[in-house]
Amino acid sequence: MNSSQDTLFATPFTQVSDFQFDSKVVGVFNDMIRRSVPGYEQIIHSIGDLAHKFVTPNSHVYDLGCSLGAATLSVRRHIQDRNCHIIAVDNSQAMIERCQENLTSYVSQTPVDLICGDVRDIEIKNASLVILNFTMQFLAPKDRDNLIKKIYLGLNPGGVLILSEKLYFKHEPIQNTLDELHLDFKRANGYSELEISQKRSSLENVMKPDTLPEHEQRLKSQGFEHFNVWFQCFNFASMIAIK
Ligand code: GEK
Repeated sequence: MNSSQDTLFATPFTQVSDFQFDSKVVGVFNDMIRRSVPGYEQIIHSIGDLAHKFVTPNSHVYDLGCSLGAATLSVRRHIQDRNCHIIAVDNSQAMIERCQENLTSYVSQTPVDLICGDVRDIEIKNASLVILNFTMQFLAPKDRDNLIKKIYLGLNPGGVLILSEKLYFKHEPIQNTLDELHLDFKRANGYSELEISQKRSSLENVMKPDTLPEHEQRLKSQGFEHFNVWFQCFNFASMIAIK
């Protein structure tokens, strides 16, 4: 997947506006997410392995907040022979257009319905796997319970939700330490202090991370029987919940 280098926050702004997944972000997205989210590549790779284990024949897979389709492509490579349907959803038109190009460059027997829409409005049914890979954190906190409930109801018994999120920690020394490790990761990937602080201001109103106990509580109270973190690097984690 092609991507230019992310320099969106490299020059000083008089006022930093709220982050949006617009065409400027789409053009640098692959570079941005890999240099900003520790473990992203590993998570994408392992989502394919988890799909291989859990996706059942004739079922649906949902990739909610699919961006450029990285998780969808990883899943699709592992479920060729299962007569499944992937539904990939994003509410950014610019993302969907570029995602379509990415999907058509790989031949596959598994059809993908690419939908430009809000994950809150999508019907989930006959699902063996639902992926929320760093998407729910962009939803208003008040909408998160309902989304998880809808996913739970749309999953078949034994079906799986993979939920990746940035985490917030209530204990200040832990929050500060893991946050600093994340910032060091960004510095090591070439982001300047200006880029880091402007991006942070831009995300402040848009992305509200939950704590790990909040995620566990939400998933269990909406009915999921089994829950665990299967990957964590600093303050970024991916969780698995099984119906
Ligand atoms: C990946 N999963 O590469 N409805 C639909 N899409 C939404 C909504 C919403 N309400 N809110 C945000 N998005 C991807 C990475 S990025 C994570 C996900 C990040 C979309 C938004 O347009 C963006 O494409 C995506 O969720 C979040 O595996 O950039 O940190």
